[in-house]
Amino acid sequence: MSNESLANLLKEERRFAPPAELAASANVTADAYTRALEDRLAFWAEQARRLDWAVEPTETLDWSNPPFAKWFADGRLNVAHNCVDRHVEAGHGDRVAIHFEGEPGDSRTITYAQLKDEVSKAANALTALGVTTGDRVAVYLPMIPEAVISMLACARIGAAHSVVFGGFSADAVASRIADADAKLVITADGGYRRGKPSALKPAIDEALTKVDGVQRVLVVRRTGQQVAWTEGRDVWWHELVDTQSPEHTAQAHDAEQPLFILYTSGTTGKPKGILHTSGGYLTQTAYTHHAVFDLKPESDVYWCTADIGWVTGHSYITYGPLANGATQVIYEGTPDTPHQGRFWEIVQKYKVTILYTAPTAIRTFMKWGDDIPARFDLSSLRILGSVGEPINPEAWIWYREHIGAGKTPIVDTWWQTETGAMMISPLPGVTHTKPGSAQRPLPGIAATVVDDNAAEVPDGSGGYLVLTEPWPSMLRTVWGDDQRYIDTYWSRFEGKYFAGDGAKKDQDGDIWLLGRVDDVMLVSGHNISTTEVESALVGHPAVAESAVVGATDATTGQAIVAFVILRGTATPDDDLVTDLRNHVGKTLGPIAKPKQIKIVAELPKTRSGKIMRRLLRDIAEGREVGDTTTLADSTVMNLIQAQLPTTD
Ligand code: 6R9
Repeated sequence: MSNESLANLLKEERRFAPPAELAASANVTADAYTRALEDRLAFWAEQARRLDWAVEPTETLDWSNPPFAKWFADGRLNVAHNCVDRHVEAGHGDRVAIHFEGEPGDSRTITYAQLKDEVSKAANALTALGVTTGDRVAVYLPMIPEAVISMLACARIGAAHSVVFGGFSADAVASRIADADAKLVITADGGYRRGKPSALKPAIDEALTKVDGVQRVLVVRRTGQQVAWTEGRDVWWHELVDTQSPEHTAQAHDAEQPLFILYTSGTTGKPKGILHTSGGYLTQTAYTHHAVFDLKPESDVYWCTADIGWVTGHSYITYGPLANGATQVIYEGTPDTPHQGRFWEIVQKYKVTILYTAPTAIRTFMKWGDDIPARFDLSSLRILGSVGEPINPEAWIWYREHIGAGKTPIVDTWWQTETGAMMISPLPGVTHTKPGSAQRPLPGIAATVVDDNAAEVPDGSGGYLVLTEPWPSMLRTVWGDDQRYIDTYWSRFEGKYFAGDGAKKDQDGDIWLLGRVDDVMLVSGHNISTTEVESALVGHPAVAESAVVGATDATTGQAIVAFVILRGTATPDDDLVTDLRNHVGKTLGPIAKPKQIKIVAELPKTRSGKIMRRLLRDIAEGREVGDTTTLADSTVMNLIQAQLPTTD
């Protein structure tokens, strides 16, 4: 990749200073960067002291066998005690831990004292089902409190959970259960999605015809729908868990005790089981949640809209917020059920102060119209977060204007399943934010951009994002495949972690993420980032969303093909297509003009909202569409194909 070109094209000059009041009382100030730079390990040792350790660690990092890290290795702690019991012991038992909002409108309030009882009962139930320290438990649940309770119950007894998205097929579940060698599955009859009960247990029943090793299935009753029942294997949550004692003594586990495995699909090959462990992971999720969201546990109401099956749900619903004693909202359903203002109604109802969501959701809200959020009182919001994809400047500005009343800081947080916690993000009381840039590595994190030869690029150039020092919440390996861990992440650039993302540094040294390296296009010898072309398209008033891919082209090597969703009012005709091409040309330069623009109604996305460009590339190159099992909605590809003329 030539760095001159990794499309250092987009110009974005807007800057937003932190609100004075927030800056004056911020949890973290600029000196954190200085302290962490002076002594990174001392900085992390200090952050580890946010946790309650049964045995305090004396050693911070053991990097004697890279890339296999051990953090706080001689320390011992119980993760669930840190997320629940210690807040009750500190006198906060009456504080609300979870405001649960079901899709049909039912709600539950769970205090920390109640959460402690629920987690203890679930831990006793797991023990009764024969689960012990070191086992694996698969969790296949909707977004209900039992998902969080199950994860914490596993953590409490030292069993690793493997949460699988409720939308995944029986085959996808089966391969994950088999790879993790899970002994128990926790599921539900179903959950509510788009106004209807959507069954879950049938996928588990089918998956378990394909894999051995699962002895018991614990089933939460959520929807009341009919389920098939295997006597001796299946057991109802309300019959087993609800009748357990709420007393459970949390044993301390090693800091490096496996906490969870979470599968990432990647572009090729079988899913990778990313392994996270306890002490370092909890240290960094708790610290970043405190620093990046400026959490004040006594007064804030936090809401992360992610699904628990995504790493964002693990780190910023279950572990980080609960370790910090936060009060949070958990919502079961989709943003347009029963109406397109559902999110804003929830913000208004619970007076949410910190909202963490994804660019895909923000672009959808833009498409639905400014008038929808305008109908609700959003004045409680004080910090807005974004995660999952690069957020294009138009969406960033819309988020700030229409959700944040033109004044709330936006924190664009870059991280991955593999990093476990946030790595690059503004700090809301410190950073002068730039729409579309994640900006700086957080205190204690070392990240930069390198060229093909692993040399750091100068400011103003692009290349590959790398992490140059180990960090507490880093993945420890790929479950059962140390070699794949080394090959995928540590072999491209000697001694550096290769994130797989393209990035550039601007003239101030701030980092801009440019999407997955696999998605970068090579057009007539120029590297062009899909992200920047997509951003330019979304900058046109007629465009709500876009996805751009490079398709093999006889003349230019690759040609840019753009799939575009229009805003409600735009007319899809040839003039508009010409106008869009010219708009991209004007914004980024003629080389970035899409060769083809295809107007569609939907884009293929994963459950966490990431566009699956691989599938669009199949269409652009006229191939049969590949594996769609991790799509949120598997019918989307048929819809897109039906809409497109066969020739262009
Ligand atoms: C947390 C999460 C990781 C990939 C990552 C990158 C993209 C995430 C981003 C972002 C630009 C951000 N990504 N956050 N790109 N700006 N703020 O998303 O984990 O599902 O493993 O995905 O997502 O491409 O490499 P995961």
